[in-house]
Amino acid sequence: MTDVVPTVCRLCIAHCGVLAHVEDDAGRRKVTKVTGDPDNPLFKGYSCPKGRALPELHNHEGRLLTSLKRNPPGEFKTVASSEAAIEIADQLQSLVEEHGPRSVAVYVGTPNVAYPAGASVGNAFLRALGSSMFFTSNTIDQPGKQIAMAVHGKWLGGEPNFDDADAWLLLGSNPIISKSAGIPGQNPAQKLKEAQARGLQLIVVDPRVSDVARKAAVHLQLRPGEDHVLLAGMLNIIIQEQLYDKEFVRENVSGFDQLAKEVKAFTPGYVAERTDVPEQDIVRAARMFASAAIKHANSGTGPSFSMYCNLKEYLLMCLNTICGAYVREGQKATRPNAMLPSYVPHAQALAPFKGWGYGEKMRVRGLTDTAAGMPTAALADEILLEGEGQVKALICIGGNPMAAWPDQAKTQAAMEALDLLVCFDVEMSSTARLADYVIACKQTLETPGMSQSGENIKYFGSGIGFQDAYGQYSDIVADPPHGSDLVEEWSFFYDMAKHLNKELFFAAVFGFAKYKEADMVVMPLPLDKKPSTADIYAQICASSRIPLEEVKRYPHGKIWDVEVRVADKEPDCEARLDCANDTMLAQLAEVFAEDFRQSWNDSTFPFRYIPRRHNNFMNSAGRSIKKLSGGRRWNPAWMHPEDLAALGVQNGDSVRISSLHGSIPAIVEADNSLRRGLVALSHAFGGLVDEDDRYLEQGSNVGKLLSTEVDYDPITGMPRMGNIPVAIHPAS
Ligand SMILES: Nc1nc2c(c(=O)[nH]1)N[C@H]1C(S)=C(S)[C@@H](COP(=O)(O)OP(=O)(O)OC[C@H]3O[C@@H](n4cnc5c(=O)[nH]c(N)nc54)[C@H](O)[C@@H]3O)O[C@H]1N2
Ligand SMILES: Nc1nc2c(c(=O)[nH]1)N[C@H]1C(S)=C(S)[C@@H](COP(=O)(O)OP(=O)(O)OC[C@H]3O[C@@H](n4cnc5c(=O)[nH]c(N)nc54)[C@H](O)[C@@H]3O)O[C@H]1N2
Ligand code: SF4
Ligand SMILES: [Mo]
Repeated sequence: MTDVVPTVCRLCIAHCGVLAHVEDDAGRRKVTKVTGDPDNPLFKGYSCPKGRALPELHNHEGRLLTSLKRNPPGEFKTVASSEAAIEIADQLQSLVEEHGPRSVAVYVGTPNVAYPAGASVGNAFLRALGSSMFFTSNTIDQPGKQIAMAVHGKWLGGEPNFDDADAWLLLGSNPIISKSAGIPGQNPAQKLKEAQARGLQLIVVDPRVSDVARKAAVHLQLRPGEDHVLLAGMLNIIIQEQLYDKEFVRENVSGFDQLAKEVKAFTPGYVAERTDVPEQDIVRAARMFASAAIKHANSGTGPSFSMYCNLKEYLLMCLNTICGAYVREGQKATRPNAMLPSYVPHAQALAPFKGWGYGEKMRVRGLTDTAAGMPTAALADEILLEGEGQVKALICIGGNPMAAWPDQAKTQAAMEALDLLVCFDVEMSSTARLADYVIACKQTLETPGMSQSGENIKYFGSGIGFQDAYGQYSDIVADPPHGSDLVEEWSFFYDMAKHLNKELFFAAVFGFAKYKEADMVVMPLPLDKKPSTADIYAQICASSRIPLEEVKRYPHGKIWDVEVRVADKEPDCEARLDCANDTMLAQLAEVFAEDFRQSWNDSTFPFRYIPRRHNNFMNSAGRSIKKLSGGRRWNPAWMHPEDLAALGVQNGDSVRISSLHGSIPAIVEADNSLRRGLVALSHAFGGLVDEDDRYLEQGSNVGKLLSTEVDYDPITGMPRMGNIPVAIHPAS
């Protein structure tokens, strides 16, 4: 008999409500099929190929069923997870005693959005050891969003609802595929279609005719990496033509005159030449955006990776701010929270705050802790650099440094130099292959789930999260495979803490405290009585607008009729949004001084590598599933057909792509959506450093083309990860 159970797909931040088809397999509830849930009021039957592959992800033969321990001389043996917890805890304790707490670091990767307790309890455990070396993938993603917010301030009334907007600007994101940047990820293609039928004008800035660019009213197909130049130009046009929101600027902004002065040099002619976008298109986009009544502009990973990530986000915020692209007093607030605390937004600025230079200092490149978290691109150096404070142990919670970190050779050297590498994973990832312990984890449908992370993402940027008060909770839907010994990450950390008799104080790392929506709650986890996952979720939701028990009454999810109006500015509020931050404007001046003509005429490295996401994989997850890869296990190098012809290669041929830093083999695929001179590849492929010859089975690791030490952001340490000059030659 098949049970059809509503649940939450947690593979990406969209958190679609889906139906799991569950069959009895000798006493085990086994998920055999996942489909969209037509009874879910928000998703209305929508799902994507990744979500529909959840049964394969849960049941495939390459899945780790038990934890593994590497024994000398290097082979892995099964270890009981309970034993592993004790052994690892003891080793961590000895490292702390011998080398100090800083010798232990944690790295949290993307799958953790699925497990609201994993990273937070991991963080509590690390703090209990006395270490603040807590890293996440955020600082190799879009850290500029938080840095820019820190130096600009934030409009507490929030941004408009996409469904009401007249104009929307997407800077280097492709939400139809990524579901995670720019347009709320709940069936974004449908959302966009409905919005355009209503008259929304979509402006897309992307060097590629991406899925959203194809639908845009104006597509600015610029040279990669020049987004800040384009934004400065648009600001200049809007200011010169007096199209900005004068009243909003007068009431809420500081530094406007200085911004106007600094962007003046970015004339339409200059910007057109530098970005290679027709002047009239730039002017048209600027006018279209500024003159729309309800509008917003936001961004994705493309611009973030091609240098000046903070400046780009900052200018984007300035664009929203001078155009008053926000919700005002008396209007209905977007993202009012359901499983997050209730709050009253005010029509006022949150003053700028300190964005970097605090907390734990890195020992390399002058980097520090930041508003976006610790600089992950410098963690490999912290492991390799000897001396006081050297990191000796790394715990990866659902992250894959070997696939995702820039400079793969350095990353591998670092992983191999560690005294202790522990990976929590569901399969033998390339990083897990180098680990001392691989802890086999449960997957989403084997743990309780809730849509709260899909709301929480709103604190990381605009244009994401549920626009309405939506909530869904799911109990455990499937049992782990027979004979397996699988853990939940939080529970493993709890067991280690208990063994070491360290009390855990658990702070759900929500933005709501930072952005003044509610007070931060820190909860102790009692060592004498182990809570269940459901208990912890109940604690996390203790102050949510819609009580968890109420959410549970609607297994298909529910949109609550919550209407929050933006309240007036508080009488004592003097905060203003700053459009003239010194650091940012100094960077803008530096950009203007660059010899851009020179940089586009590089005969040694005539092409540029740019990033792009694959519809069927979630970073490195899903590559091992035939249903998703279609049997093709490599990441193609997409290039314009005329570039292929000029190189004398054809679809399916092998080439070698080389940067100043490294080189990879790849298989080319014609794609006329790209500008000429570009090569796009998805990241998170490839195996270990010396496994290039296996590119047909594993794909190629673009991290090899990247250096962490040449071009990098001085604040977050994020290196240039896109717009990389490369040479491409047919494989010999
Ligand atoms: N060159 C280049 N580099 C990039 C990027 C790029 O576009 N180009 N993108 C950057 C970005 S935006 C990000 S976010 C990072 C991603 O960086 P990471 O998050 O470190 O990379 P992932 O590949 O997502 O790693 C996820 C790991 O978790 C495992 N996993 C999957 N499901 C589960 C689960 O349920 N539980 C557990 N415990 N583990 C699980 C997977 O097998 C995999 O090993 O990469 C960054 N690096
Ligand atoms: N299917 C799927 N969904 C995912 C992921 C996945 O791997 N697969 N990964 C998840 C993660 S971790 C993240 S962070 C998000 C990312 O979400 P997005 O940021 O939307 O990621 P992409 O789809 O790669 O879109 C980036 C776009 O930037 C463009 N681009 C490249 N360089 C530049 C540039 O210099 N300037 C401009 N303006 N554009 C540029 C690319 O052509 C591409 O269209 O997606 C998430 N969702
Ligand atoms: S869009 Fe994301 S949450 Fe929705 S089904 Fe696909 S992977 Fe799952
Ligand atoms: Mo990401």
